[in-house]
Parts: sequence; structure tokens; C-alpha cells
Amino acid sequence: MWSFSAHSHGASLLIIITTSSLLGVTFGGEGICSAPSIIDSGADSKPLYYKVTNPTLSPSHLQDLPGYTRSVYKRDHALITPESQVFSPLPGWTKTLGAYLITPALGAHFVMYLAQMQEKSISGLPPHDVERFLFVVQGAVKLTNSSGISERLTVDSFAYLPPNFDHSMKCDSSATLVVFERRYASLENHHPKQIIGSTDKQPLLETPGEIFQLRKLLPMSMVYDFNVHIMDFEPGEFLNVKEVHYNQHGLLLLEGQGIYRLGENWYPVQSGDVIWMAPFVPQWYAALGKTRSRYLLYKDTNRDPLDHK
Ligand code: UGY
Ligand code: MN
Repeated sequence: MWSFSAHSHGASLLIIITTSSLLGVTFGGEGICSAPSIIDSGADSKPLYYKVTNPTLSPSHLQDLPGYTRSVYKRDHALITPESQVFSPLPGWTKTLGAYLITPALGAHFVMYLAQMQEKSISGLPPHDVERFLFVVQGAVKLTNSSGISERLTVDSFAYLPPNFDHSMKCDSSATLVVFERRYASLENHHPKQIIGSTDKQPLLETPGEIFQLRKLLPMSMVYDFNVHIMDFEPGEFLNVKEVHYNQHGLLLLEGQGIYRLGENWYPVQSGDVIWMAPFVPQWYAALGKTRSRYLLYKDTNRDPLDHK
């Protein structure tokens, strides 16, 4: 692999040693060069969804590229990767930093944000007539409603709070939540209720023609104008349907990596990435890598598009 003439032997060897140590290249026992694996072999011992709050901001092969980001913003979709998520104090919340990742400014009818609650923090309330869904990605919070009933929510648990429903979340040490809010599209004689649950308690649903595993976190009842899906793919599995539909999506990749097709674009994605999909954007996912892909997906549902935005 390396050749050098006798007279420059010493200098060349120095260059090889210096270059290889800079690149992190190792010489195997058989004399074969190998680069370090980019797969995190310690990932198994980490807490659930660890990579969402501890993402790989600079893959080793891109770390010297100032200004580089995988984030993309287009008319009918956006990819917002961790290195471009910007946090600032969340209005109405104490000791909490928030990053609004999807808002009506993109054309969405909902907001999606990450809330980083710090020690002794308290949540604020959503605006009037706005419903809220939250999912705990890291840490724990105590959710209390106006009847004084409290529930501790830990990683993988979620809560739905109906519009104008008095509640607060308190955090003793630290927590990261992903939150969806939208103005409730009301239906006569239908009244949504508070829901608390956790992903592993939700049943697996039939997915005719598809291979991925599906759980829905909210009831499939007309009362609710959206649902949040948890979708699991083993490496090599992909969406069979090349979907184009009227619904909007907000997606957080909780685990794994793969390729997301959005319109005519094909994006490598990994855990911690967020995607906005506008109505009718062609969408498709294939899971790659060595570990399961799991994503959490907001989807509006149960409403006539002529009656509601
Ligand atoms: O239900 C859905 O629309 C879902 N399969 N879409 C997606 O994963 N992009
Ligand atoms: Mn879809």
C-alpha cells in the first residue's frame, strides 16, 4: 500500500506515521489499514432515546467543515438536524429552554418544539383553545391537573391535554420533552379528555401491506383531531407505500438511521433529526445501519379538509 524509495525512507515513514495518527487510521495485524468505526458500539448500554439528547453533532468525517449542516428548508418539507436547533427561554415556562422546530411560519397548522426543563422548572399553558401533546425523551416530570391529581412521567411516557385544560409540569432535576400543539378543530358533542400513557403499553396495530411496527398513542376516536404514531423499522425495512397524502407530519427520529425521501430529495437521517412534511409531499423511509429505527410522528386526522384547516 505504501511505497517509498531508499533515500527518502526516514522522511516518508515520518509522514505516514504523522498522517495516520491525524486521520485516526490504524494498522491491523495483517498490515491492512482500517478507519475507526463510525458506529457507536457503546450505544446498547445507554438510556432509551439517549441519542436524541446527546446527538452526534459532528460526524468524524465532517468535523472540520465550518458552516456545514444537513438541515434543509423547502416549500413542502424541512429537515432540522441537531446542530441547527436553536434554544431560547420558552415563553410562559420557567427555567426552560425551547426550540420551536415546526410552526405556522412553515405552513403547518401545528407547532412542534423541544423543551429542555432544568432543575425546579415549571411549564406554562398553551394559548386559548389549543390542545397539547407531550412525550418525554429524557428525564422525568410531574404532571398535575386542576383536580390536584399528579402523575410522574418518565422517558417514553406521554400526555394529551385537551384545550383550556388547566395543568402544569414540574421538573426536579432535568427533562427533555417533545411537544405538539394545535388549535383544536372542535366537533359538536365531542369532548377530548386528558390521556396519560407510555409507548410500551400501547398495542401493536395491524399494518396491512407494510412491514414496520405501529403503535398509536391516542385513541382512534373522532374526538381527537390528530394522532401520534410510533413507528419501528428493523435495518433494511422500508415503507412499502410511497405516500402522498393530505395530512401533515412532524417527525422526531428517536432511534437509528436511514434515508428519508421527501419530494425529489433523499436525505441521510439519524436519531435526533426532526422533519416537517407539508400536505402532499411525497414521502418514503428506509432504515439502514445496525440498529432499529424508531420515529414519533404527528399526523392530523378525523377531520374533513373542507371544514378545517
Ligand atoms: O401514517 C403515515 O402517514 C406514515 N406512514 N407516514 C410516514 O411514515 N411518513
Ligand atoms: Mn405519512
